[in-house]
Amino acid sequence: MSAPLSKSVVPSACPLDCPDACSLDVTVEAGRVTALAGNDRNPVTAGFICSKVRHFAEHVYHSSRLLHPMIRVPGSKKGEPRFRRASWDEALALVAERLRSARARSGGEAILPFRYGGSNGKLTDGAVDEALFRRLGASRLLHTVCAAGTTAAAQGLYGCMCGAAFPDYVHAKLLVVWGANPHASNIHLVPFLKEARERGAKLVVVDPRRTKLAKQADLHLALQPGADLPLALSVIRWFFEEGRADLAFLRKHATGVDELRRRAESWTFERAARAARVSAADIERFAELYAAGDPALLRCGWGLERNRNGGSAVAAVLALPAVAGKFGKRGGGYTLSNGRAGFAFRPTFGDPEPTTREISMNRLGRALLEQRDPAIEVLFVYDANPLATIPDQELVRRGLERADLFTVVFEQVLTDTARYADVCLPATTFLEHHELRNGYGALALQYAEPVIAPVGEARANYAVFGELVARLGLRRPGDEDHPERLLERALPPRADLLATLRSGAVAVPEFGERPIQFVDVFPRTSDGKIHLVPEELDAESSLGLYGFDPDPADELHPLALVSPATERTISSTLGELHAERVPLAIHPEDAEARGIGEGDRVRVFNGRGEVVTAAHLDPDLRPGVALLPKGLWSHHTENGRTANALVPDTLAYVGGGACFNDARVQVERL
Ligand SMILES: Nc1nc2c(c(=O)[nH]1)N[C@H]1C(S)=C(S)[C@@H](COP(=O)(O)OP(=O)(O)OC[C@H]3O[C@@H](n4cnc5c(=O)[nH]c(N)nc54)[C@H](O)[C@@H]3O)O[C@H]1N2
Ligand SMILES: Nc1nc2c(c(=O)[nH]1)N[C@H]1C(S)=C(S)[C@@H](COP(=O)(O)OP(=O)(O)OC[C@H]3O[C@@H](n4cnc5c(=O)[nH]c(N)nc54)[C@H](O)[C@@H]3O)O[C@H]1N2
Ligand SMILES: [Mo]
Repeated sequence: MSAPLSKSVVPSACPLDCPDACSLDVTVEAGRVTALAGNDRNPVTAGFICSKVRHFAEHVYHSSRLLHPMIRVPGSKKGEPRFRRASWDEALALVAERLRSARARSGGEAILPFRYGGSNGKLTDGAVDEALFRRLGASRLLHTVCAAGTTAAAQGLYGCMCGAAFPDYVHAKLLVVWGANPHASNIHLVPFLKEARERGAKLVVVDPRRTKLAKQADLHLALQPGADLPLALSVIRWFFEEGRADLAFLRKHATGVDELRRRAESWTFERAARAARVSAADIERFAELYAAGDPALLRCGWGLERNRNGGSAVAAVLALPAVAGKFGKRGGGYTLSNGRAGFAFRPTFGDPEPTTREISMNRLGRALLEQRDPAIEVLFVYDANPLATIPDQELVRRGLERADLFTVVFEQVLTDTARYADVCLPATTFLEHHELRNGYGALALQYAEPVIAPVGEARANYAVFGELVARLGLRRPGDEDHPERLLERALPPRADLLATLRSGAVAVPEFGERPIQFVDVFPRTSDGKIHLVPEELDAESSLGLYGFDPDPADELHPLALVSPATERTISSTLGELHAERVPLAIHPEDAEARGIGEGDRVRVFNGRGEVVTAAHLDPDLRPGVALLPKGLWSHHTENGRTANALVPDTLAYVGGGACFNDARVQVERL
């Protein structure tokens, strides 16, 4: 830790939910963070960082920061932030008592821990907290709000084989960016894409919007959201039919080849074009470009998973490099998430695998309102902001309003969710606690110590959960909540790792920082092969893997509402920094048909809810698609509702992911 009253530059690592895992230099003056900058210890960072994290100190010292524990004022309505200050001792005693009594009365399953932890590393999420909730016998949350379909597909087909490293994108001659928006969500990929283009690579973008990258593309397939599956299957069909499939590679490295071929057979370019609302000629052009690209590298994002067909769509997209024979070369293959490929471990405490009931986080509202035997009596929210980020916002809100629900929100700032808490506990940011961060794009593992003392009375997750374990009498021999010991416990048995991380350097996986698929890394399935039609995924879907469910629009709700990431926030994090209202983006043709002009007040609605805000005419959307960004807070719209008020809590057929982009809506001028 830095000495107070001096100025120093201290190393850190960004744990926020982004593939890049930047290495940071943090300037601390008189005990306060005054600047954050990029460092190149992680080579992918290349010394520059996003503007969000450059301004992260505003989050650390914001007026909405929770500075001490708080307990709801008796009789106040949930949703109103009416709290009184409490000591940690009083707040934790109350929380422990409510956990204990719910468990004694109704069993541990009456307790629901709710977290996602996308912006947390391995010391603050799924560590000591996991030990606490396992020992309480709490209900288990399925962490499926993000990456459910992508992980199911990547695991099923390839056992989460490591993907191509970002620096290797410069070697590709054909780049395919599918359902990803690197200018917002993965900015360190952008310079590599640019360099590849300068070296002559062609670029194909598959996205319903004309993103910054799509504007530079040689081919932009502006498809209807949720229609990636037919598009990919029609290209797979073409490779087989035209004799362009790499049968020698498939024979050696894949199973399910004939079955995949059979399932793709009926998807002609014309049929796929009708489903995806693009031209058949453009799909054929994509197939030709992909066949010719040597090497060809595919960046698969998360945009295509967020609908009913998501898991199958990702599987079909990931099957493409196998069918087309694009592996085995630097600059070839694919990248999705490397989160499970390099360093898939966490600190554990020897607790047995729990068998308690599972609850999908995507259906939180329903769980709070409808779950019985036992009903949920204690909700413990941390590392997440569900009222802003979970489908069917009105159900979530009604659940949080339940007078007989005891809600703990352990947070850095007073989020929309925290307003519904019975007890608020103040959490440290990554600048105030120890963290171990594994990039899910960049192959970089980094350890960082606090650069400042906790702000106010904030405490780290490991400390608070450790204290609750103790207060509930659940401590066991060998337990540990000191961050240094947690670090040691987390690491796999590799001699060099601890020393590397302690020295502040970036650790890379054993196969190196730029593995070539099918040279340095291989599928991690049971038999080491690619499973093109894995049984477990096939059995999961009532349509079977690669079965397509058509667009859910109806006459009353003809527009598809998408809610992708923005450049200004990370999920809902930093939402408190932006006070201004956020408009609904709508295509000029759709606006004109409804008599809507730029800046008009509009109502976006369906049977689930409505959002009132201004309209912004955006010609970069495809007609029929409207957009409200993800992660908005209630203060960003006029009626305090955001995209999730319009999102159904249905689950994708494969992987059980959230169907954010299945929201179908109507828009009218007010
Ligand atoms: N600045 C910033 N960075 C982030 C995040 C953030 O919120 N802000 N979030 C982080 C997180 S949690 C994640 S999961 C990643 C996500 O990273 P990305 O996958 O890049 O993020 P998204 O913006 O969700 O989606 C990417 C694109 O998919 C398009 N899209 C929407 N529906 C479809 C579809 O059906 N098919 C296809 N092909 N495209 C579609 C959207 O228009 C969008 O341009 O980014 C991480 N990085
Ligand atoms: N409509 C729509 N909604 C979406 C999406 C979409 O595409 N459309 N995308 C989804 C995606 S990709 C994701 S990943 C989810 C994310 O959903 P969430 O995980 O709910 O959202 P975050 O904004 O990441 O919330 C993290 C919260 O944890 C707090 N926090 C951070 N670090 C700590 C810590 O160490 N301790 C404690 N106690 N708290 C901490 C932060 O202050 C922040 O409020 O949102 C999903 N929501
Ligand atoms: Mo995410």
